[in-house]
Amino acid sequence: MKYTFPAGFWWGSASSALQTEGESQHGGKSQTTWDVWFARQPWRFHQGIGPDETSTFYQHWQQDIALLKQLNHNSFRTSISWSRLIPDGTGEVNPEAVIFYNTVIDELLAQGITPFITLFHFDMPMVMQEKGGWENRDVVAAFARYADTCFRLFGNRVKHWFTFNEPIVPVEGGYLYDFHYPNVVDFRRAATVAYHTVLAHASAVRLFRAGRYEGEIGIVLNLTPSYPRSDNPADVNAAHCADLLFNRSFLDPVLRGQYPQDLVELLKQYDQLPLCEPGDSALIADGKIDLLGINYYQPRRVKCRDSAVNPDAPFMPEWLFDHYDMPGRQMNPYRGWEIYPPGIYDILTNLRVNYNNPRCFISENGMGVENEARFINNGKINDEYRIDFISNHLAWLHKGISEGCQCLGYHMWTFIDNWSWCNGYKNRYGFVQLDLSTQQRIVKKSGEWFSAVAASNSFDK
Ligand code: BGP
Repeated sequence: MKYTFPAGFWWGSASSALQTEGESQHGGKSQTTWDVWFARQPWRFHQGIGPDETSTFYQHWQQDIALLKQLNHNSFRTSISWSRLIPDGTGEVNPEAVIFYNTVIDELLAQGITPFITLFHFDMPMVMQEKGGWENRDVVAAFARYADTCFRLFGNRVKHWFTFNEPIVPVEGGYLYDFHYPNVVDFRRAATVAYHTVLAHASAVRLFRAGRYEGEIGIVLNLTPSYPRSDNPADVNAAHCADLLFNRSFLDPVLRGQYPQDLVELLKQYDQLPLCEPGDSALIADGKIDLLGINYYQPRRVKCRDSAVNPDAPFMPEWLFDHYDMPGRQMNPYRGWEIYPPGIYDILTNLRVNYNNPRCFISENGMGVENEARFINNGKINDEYRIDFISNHLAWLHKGISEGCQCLGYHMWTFIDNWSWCNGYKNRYGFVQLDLSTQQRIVKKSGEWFSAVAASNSFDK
C-alpha cells in the first residue's frame, strides 16, 4: 500500500542542546544539574560517559546541518541551553551564545530547514537548582524572562517555539523515581515541581502573546496511552488514574486551560495538592497553546493493585495502580520499552475526539538499539528494524490523518546517535552513526530510507 501525506507535511528529527552540543564548560556556559551530577556520581552514567562527550554540535553544526539537508529534512527541533544563554540564570546574556544560536538558526534557514526551538529540555542551570529549581516559585519568573529573551533575540526567524520538552520527566525522574537530579522521592514535592512547570509554561506563553511575536508557541509532551488490563471497573479506574497523573496533568492545562477536576479531587483526597496563589487559574488559562508536540515511545499497561497499600508509607502513584506486563506484547529488548504502533493512532484520536482536534505533530518517536555495529554491512549500519519501527508508526499516524486528525508532521528521535541522560551511548537512536572517538559520521540505512520518504512525501509498505 502507498501512504501519501498531506502537502507541506513536516519531516525531520529532534535533538537537544545538552545531548549534542558538548563544550559544557566553554563558550561562557555555566553548569547544568547534569554536569554537576556526573562530576559527583559518574557511576550513575553508562560506562562513565557524561554530557561532555557528545557529537560536538558546538563545533560540527555546519557539517550536521548539511547532513540534515542530505536527509531531506524540512524541519528540525533542537533546544537552546538556558545555562549557555544566561549563565547565571537571571542576569546578563552571554554574547558567545547569541552568536552560536544565531549561526545555527541562520544556517538551518539557509538550507531550507525550519527551526523548531525548545526552551527547556531537562537542562536546569545548576545556579537555579541551588535556589530550589522548580520547587521554588521564583524560578517561574526566571524561566519566563529567559523565554522572553529568546523570543526577542531569535523570534524574527524562529516561528515554532516549545516551552518544555516532556515536563513530566524531570518530575518523575527528579522527584519520584530517582533517575534525574536531585534524586528526591517525595510525591508532594513532585506535585509542586509539576505545578510550577505549568505556571512557567503559561508565563512564557503570556509573554509570547504580549510581545506579538510572529509564529506559534506550544509544548512537547510525552503521551503514554494508558491501557487497562481488562474491562473490569477496577482496572479501568487504575488506567484512568495513571492517565490523570502522567498525561492529563499537563495535557489539560495546555489544551483546555485548566486542570481536570478528577485530578484535583484525587490529589485532595491524598492531601497532595501543591500550594496555589490567587491569579494562578487565570495564568493557567492563558497558557493555552497553538501547537502540541507529541513524543510517543511506548504505552502504559496498568491493572488495579492486587494488594492493599501500607497507609503509613508515603503516597506514591503506585498506590493507585500497578504496572501490568501484558503477555505477548512486543518489546524493544534493548531499551525495555514496549513497541506498540497503534498507540500513535489512539493518541491522535483522543485529541481529535476529546480535545477539539488541536494542531499537533509527532515531535519524537524512535528506537534505541544497543551495539548497532554488529549490523554493519558494506560499511554502514543496516538497521531494517528501525525502518520497520518508523513505517509501522507512520502507517497508524496516516490512518489518524485520514480520519481528520490535525497531525502536521513527524520528527524522529534522533538525527545522530547522541548522548542520553543516564544511558550515555548505550541505546543508539540516530539516522546517522557516530564514532565517538573519531567523530566520524556515517548515514545508516534508515537515514537513506527516511530521506527518500521525506523527498516523496510518501512511502510504500
Ligand atoms: C525522550 C527525550 C529525549 C531522548 C529520548 C530517548 O524522553 O526527550 O531527550 O533521550 O527520550 O530516551 P533515552 O535517551 O532515555 O533512551
